[in-house]
Amino acid sequence: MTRLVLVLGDQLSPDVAALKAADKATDVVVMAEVGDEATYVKHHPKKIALILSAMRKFAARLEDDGWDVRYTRLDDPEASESIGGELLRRAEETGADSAIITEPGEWRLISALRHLPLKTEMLEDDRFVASHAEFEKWAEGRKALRMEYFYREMRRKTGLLMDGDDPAEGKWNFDHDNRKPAPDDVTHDPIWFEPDDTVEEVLALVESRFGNHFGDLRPFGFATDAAQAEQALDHFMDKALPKFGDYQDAMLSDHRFLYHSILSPYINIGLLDPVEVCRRAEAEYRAGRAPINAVEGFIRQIIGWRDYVRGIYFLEGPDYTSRNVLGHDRDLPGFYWGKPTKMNCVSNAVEQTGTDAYAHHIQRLMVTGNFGLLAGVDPHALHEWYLEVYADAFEWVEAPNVIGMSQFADGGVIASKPYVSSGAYINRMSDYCKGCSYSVSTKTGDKACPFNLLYWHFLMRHRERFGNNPRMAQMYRTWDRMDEERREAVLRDADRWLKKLDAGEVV
Ligand code: FAD
Ligand code: DLZ
Ligand code: SF4
Repeated sequence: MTRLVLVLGDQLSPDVAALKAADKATDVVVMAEVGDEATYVKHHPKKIALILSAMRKFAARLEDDGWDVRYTRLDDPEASESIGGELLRRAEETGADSAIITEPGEWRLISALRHLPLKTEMLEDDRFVASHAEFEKWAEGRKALRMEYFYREMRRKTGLLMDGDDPAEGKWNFDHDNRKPAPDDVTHDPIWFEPDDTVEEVLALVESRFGNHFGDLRPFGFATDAAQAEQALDHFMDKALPKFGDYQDAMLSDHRFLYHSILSPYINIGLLDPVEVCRRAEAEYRAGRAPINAVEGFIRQIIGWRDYVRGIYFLEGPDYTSRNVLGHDRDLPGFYWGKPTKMNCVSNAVEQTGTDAYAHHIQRLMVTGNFGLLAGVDPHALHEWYLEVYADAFEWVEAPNVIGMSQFADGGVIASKPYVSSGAYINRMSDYCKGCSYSVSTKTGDKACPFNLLYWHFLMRHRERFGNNPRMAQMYRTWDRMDEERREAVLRDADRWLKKLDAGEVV
């Protein structure tokens, strides 16, 4: 009996679990471009174009390799609009009575596929260092699931940056060296690729179907196959890795990519293998071409943070995205969709997000995320925004970063304290404040940086929850030492500013 093998748009690797388990001689591969996946949230046009282009090229590669591939194009008149619908249609067409599936990275799709009237076998996605069982075992009985300890296990498991039983250069974590403010000049630009015929065809399709989604489709320069992604990896190793650590937290208006890798979209959809990427970085260190702080920092992001958030997503379950322990319920302000704001940092991060479907970690965490948390924006609305606007966003990685790390809406599963800061942090790490209508050094009044006002407003709103957190004691002590008049002015001006925000004024 024929069996189907489902390959999703973020599973584009020849050794993804379902393909490894399949038989080329008898099984039929199903790949489908479907409207539902592009619109369950209205994904950025660049993200849709990346995935559809990479799917088409990967399907051609599988066919060249001898697989029978049934590929549905978005404009195919026979096509249904969902992945499940396409699996059933192909089952009828081929007479197949079962399907093997690599576990999708979103509960929504796992559930839809589990409820199909078709026998399905769901295999764990093994493109991660830790399996579900290993993560659960690590998490069992721990009071707090801190990434750092998980990361050390992953270092031991992979042998990355290990000298025998010890971490290279005697320390697990060199983050302390990785907080340099923005440099004066930046010598790295990421590598982009001219659209070929396949990509051009997809761009035209995306333009006509999803032209109304937030963000610019063109210029489009993402890598769309494994060979191009390898080129992007080589480019990063050669041009950026040595300085990756130093300027990891910096933000510059004219050099928006700094020394970041821009590899997350490729790793997440299967064009690059995460551990191989780390081995390449380690080789640069061992050859003396990149320092330990850069390479350790980079590897920690991948086998540490990336693997850890995936573990948390599956451990915490489908209700994770609706958590909201701080009870935040403010509507997502219009400036997240490009409406004007006087806050130069927010305006820069959102503008870049619209043009590139990318912003780096500190922009996501300390600008758009920080603002959302300080202003008490509904974390679910923020979660949907992040899922929609970034080319690398899939719920398994996006939700823990937004709901957990950035918004503290999970009550501290991921973060031991909320990531909040006043304007001073943004000023130290960026050049945004120089071009802002607000004054970062002003603490009250109309010119005061809203991050300064809202920072205290947030701390006071949640004093009961955070007042006894030892890692926040210093912040509360500073507040308590301020004179009464100043404290009243700060809270009054913050309320006034939030009223203007809610009234839709340009703030
Ligand atoms: P680099 O700075 O070059 O880092 C190297 C690699 O490390 C990345 O390619 C990525 O694979 C990995 N990495 C780094 N930080 C994280 C992290 N916190 N979690 C998981 N992987 C990490 N990352 C996504 O891949 N998809 C998302 O949807 C996503 N949403 C985020 C939302 C918020 C609020 C925050 C704070 C972070 C989010 N991240 C997400 C993590 C991080 O911001 C991106 O992985 C990173 O910016 C991607 O750019 P890069 O490839 O240039 O990364
Ligand atoms: C994101 C996305 C988009 C836009 N389109 C498709 C598609 O047409 N077909 C497909 O198989 N996958 C697509 N994807 C990726 C899926 O949304 C992703 O596999 C799930 O969200 C699980 O991570
Ligand atoms: Fe952002 Fe405040 Fe700086 Fe303006 S002054 S850029 S609002 S941190």
